[in-house]
Amino acid sequence: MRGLFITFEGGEGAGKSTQIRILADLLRASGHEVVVTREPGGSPGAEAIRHAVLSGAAEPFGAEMEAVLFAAARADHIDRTIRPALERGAVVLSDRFVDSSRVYQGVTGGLDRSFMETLERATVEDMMPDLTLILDIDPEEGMRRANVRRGALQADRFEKEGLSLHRRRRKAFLEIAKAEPKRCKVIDASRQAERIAAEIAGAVEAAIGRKNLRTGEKAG
Ligand code: T5A
Repeated sequence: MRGLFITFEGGEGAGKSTQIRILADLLRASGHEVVVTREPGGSPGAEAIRHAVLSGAAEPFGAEMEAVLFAAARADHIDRTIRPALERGAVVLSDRFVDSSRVYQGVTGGLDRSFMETLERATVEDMMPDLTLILDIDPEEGMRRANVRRGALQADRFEKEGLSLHRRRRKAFLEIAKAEPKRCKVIDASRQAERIAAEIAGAVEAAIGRKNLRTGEKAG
């Protein structure tokens, strides 16, 4: 793949969307083609599944079926959006990806590790991110931010879960970072947005250098 695949992970309200917007502007200003996308979603089929999982409509079918739905959405997202963009040489910024399934369905959903690994192999194949930025924040502060942003709208299927579950997710993301230090970088997301953005810009610049990614590359 000629492009660069970057994913943003972390708990609710950690500031992923905010940082993706800042980074996308920065990269575009320096001449890169940037594709901003999200999970669940990022392609028409996956957006349809997003509604089913986040509304809670799929919850009665159990955690395994929810995991299968997230995986089906991811497969479509990869085929329709991520792979074509990377083949063109674009930088793809995805708000959540496979680590969210590992944490939300695998760890706090209590699903069997081998079931999750099989699902992951079947969907992600060679499409692991070049860089994963894990925005780490105290879940209490993250939920406070998410509540402010949501205003009068209802909390979704996962946002409305208890603080202890969000704490377990924070720990699980940090464990992934520890296990895969080459791919993952933990970012202290409790700071001001500008300071976080500066650290992210540095990490992304290094990843661009490692990949020897040039600007303005288009499919020939
Ligand atoms: N899910 C997802 C699974 O269970 N399995 C999976 O496989 C996948 C892919 C998706 C849900 O689906 C689950 C996980 C999630 O529960 P979503 O609606 O897409 O849900 O939402 P999230 O990804 O959780 O993202 P949020 O919208 O909650 O938060 P963000 O994007 O992390 O935060 P952001 O940037 O919107 O910021 C939140 C608020 O804080 C402010 C912003 O202005 C905004 O108001 N803010 C800051 N305030 C102070 N200081 C800073 N540094 C700030 N940065 C942002």
